[in-house]
Amino acid sequence: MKHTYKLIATLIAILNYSIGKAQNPIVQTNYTADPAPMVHNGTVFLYTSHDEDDANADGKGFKMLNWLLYTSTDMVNWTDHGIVASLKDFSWANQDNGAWAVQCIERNGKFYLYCPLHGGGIGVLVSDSPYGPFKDPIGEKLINYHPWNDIDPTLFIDEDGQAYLYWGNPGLFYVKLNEDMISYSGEVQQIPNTIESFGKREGEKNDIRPTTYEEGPWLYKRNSLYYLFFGAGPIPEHIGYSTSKSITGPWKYQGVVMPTQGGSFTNHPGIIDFKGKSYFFYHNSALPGGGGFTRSVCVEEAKFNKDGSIVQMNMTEGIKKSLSPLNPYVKTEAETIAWSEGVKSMNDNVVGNFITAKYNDAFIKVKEVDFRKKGASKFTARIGTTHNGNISMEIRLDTKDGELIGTVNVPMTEDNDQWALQTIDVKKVSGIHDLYFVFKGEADTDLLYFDYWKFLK
Ligand code: FUB
Repeated sequence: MKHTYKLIATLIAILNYSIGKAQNPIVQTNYTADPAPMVHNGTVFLYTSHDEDDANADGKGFKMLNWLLYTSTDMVNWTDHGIVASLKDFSWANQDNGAWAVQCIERNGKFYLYCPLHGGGIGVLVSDSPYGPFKDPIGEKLINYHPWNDIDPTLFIDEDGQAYLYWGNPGLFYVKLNEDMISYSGEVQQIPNTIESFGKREGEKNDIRPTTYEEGPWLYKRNSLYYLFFGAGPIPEHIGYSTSKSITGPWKYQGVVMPTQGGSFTNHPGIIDFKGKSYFFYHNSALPGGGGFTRSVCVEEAKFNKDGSIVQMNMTEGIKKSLSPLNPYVKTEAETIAWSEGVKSMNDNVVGNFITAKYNDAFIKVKEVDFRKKGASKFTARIGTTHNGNISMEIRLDTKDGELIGTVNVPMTEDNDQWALQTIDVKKVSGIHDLYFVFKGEADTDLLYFDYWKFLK
């Protein structure tokens, strides 16, 4: 069965690649899972788990060492901020794997990142910025109820200011967090795992999994109705939801949000309202090499019926229209990407995050770049290569083979922490275009390194 899912997912990925329209999965430079979106100051901050490229190579399943951050203001171009926190941030963590589903929430100008260390409880990190750096303010586990099952923390601050932390697989628990967000009052409460609350489980069930509730809770409120989305069983998971008039229940099962699709045996919901629309995040295994331990985060626009029920969704090729076109006359990080192939993200102490091209014809696409106000005639990039000669970056419009408006000959800069600013003339551009940076050359290691770009009048 697993093989059939993998085959279908691979075929879908190939189809999407060949028609060049896919926006899902929204990150192609890493395997990502367990999306935890947060809206702050007109930007979507998307925290994710990170499936290592060589996960399950030893047959041991998940290999998850840190958490990643991506941001977007337009829902189609996503900027990679790299590792935002890792197991190493917890001095008490006695493990080198298990960085599972994380969530971040803001309170009084501070950002709290709740991190499950699978098998080791749930910790909390705090920062003055959503980008980090995050530090452990308590130096111990925040939740240590049943460490193996203390996973998938989700947060909600109700209108009266009371914060709640829900979590758990196969049980669903919650505590009331204190105002400091790093401690809690009262006993751990368990949500009754009834069929009325979470629906009848089909197929295999047992005493501890009598309903569809499996894991990955996500709390959300809309028009005074509370929603609890969750990864639902049996495996392979689908996503289900329940609603309540109170954040603590009783919860009433409402059905399937997203059926089992996409080739991963897990799924994990995350939902936000952003710029007048609602967006539903999840994961599947659609990237090449994808599977249950090498997953990829995706997003769909979510719609609700008048009675508050959510319109069931399928996994699709994603959001096709940008919320606001991108300004090419300000510095844009090379790791701001709508779609890429053959590209990885990296980090150094000189420029922070940047990208590297892995092979000839690797490319990145930036969607809906707005040249309407003033036509561009020059282009600048911070770039470099360790190879001598014949490495270039083509700038093309609208498709990977579209109109060539300029070619940057990439200077040899010795190492990936040495950079050059290259400025070239480009053919005059006007209107709104998807921009393609296509990397050219033959080399047995990374072709080039690319940090940022900008057009000039
Ligand atoms: O990513 C590891 C685990 O798989 C998560 O904690 C679950 O929600 C499932 O997605």
